[in-house]
Amino acid sequence: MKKLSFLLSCLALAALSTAAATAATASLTVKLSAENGSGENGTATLTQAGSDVKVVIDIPHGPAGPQPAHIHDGTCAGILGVAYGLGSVANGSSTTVLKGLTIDQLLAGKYAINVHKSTSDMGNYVTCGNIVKPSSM
Ligand SMILES: [Cu+2]
Repeated sequence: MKKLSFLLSCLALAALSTAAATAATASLTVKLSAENGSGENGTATLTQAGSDVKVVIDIPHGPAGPQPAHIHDGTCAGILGVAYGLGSVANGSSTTVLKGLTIDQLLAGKYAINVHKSTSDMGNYVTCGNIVKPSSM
C-alpha cells in the first residue's frame, strides 16, 4: 500500500509538471502607448526561445534615435529602477535577447517596457507599456 501511494504521488507530480509546461507563455505582445506628446505608439513582442526571451520593439514612424529602452520594475504609472537593459530603439526598432529568462517570470512580477527620448533626455519618456497578460489589459 505504501508503494502504491508513492507511485500515485509520482504520477500526480508528473501530471502537474506536464500541465505547467504546456501552460508556459510562448509569446506576448505588449502595447506601447505614446507619452509626452511623442506620438510613438507601437508594440513590443516577447517571444520565448528556449531559456531566453527575445524582445522586439516596433514603433512605426519612430525617429532615428538612438532612444534608450529598458524593462523597468513597476508600471508605466510608477516607473522604478531598470530591471533589464534593452537595445536602444533606432528608426522605431530594437531587438534584444535576454538570456536565462521566461515570459512567465516577467508576468509574475510587475514590469514595464519604457523608451526614453534620447541619451541626453532620459527623463523624457516617449512610450511605455506594462508587461501583463492580454486578458488583464
Ligand atoms: Cu529606462
